[in-house]
Amino acid sequence: MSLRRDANKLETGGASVQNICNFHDKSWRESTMSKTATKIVPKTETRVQRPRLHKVILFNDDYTPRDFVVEVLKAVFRLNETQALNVMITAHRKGVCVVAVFAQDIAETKAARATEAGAAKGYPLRFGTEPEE
Ligand code: TYC
Repeated sequence: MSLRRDANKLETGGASVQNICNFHDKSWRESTMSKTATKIVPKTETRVQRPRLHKVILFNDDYTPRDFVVEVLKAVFRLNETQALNVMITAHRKGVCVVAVFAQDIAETKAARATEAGAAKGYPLRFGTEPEE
């Protein structure tokens, strides 16, 4: 018996129907048509999304020396002198300033390190994180 195996895929709205086992042998086919296996295959859609970036926020306080804030910004966030001064003075004047954006784990690690650098000197310097829109 010559065997030819076909999988006819019929596209439907939410699923595809596959008829498996079509054979040349007519008598065999007719005797087994009712036994043809029909498989419902649910359609799945996989969407990969880029993880959201997180902002590191610098909060102003009344005690941490300006120079120290600038040094922490340079050391932890690799800002140059001008960038660090601008971020520090913006937080000083407005209360908060976005330092930079990173993947969540990096933002959290850097914010914690920078906050710890202040705490080690007894300053209330604080950095936080929040997801970008
Ligand atoms: N306000 C502080 C002062 O006058 C300096 C400062 C700036 C502290 C920014 C924190 O995020 C800060 N000494």
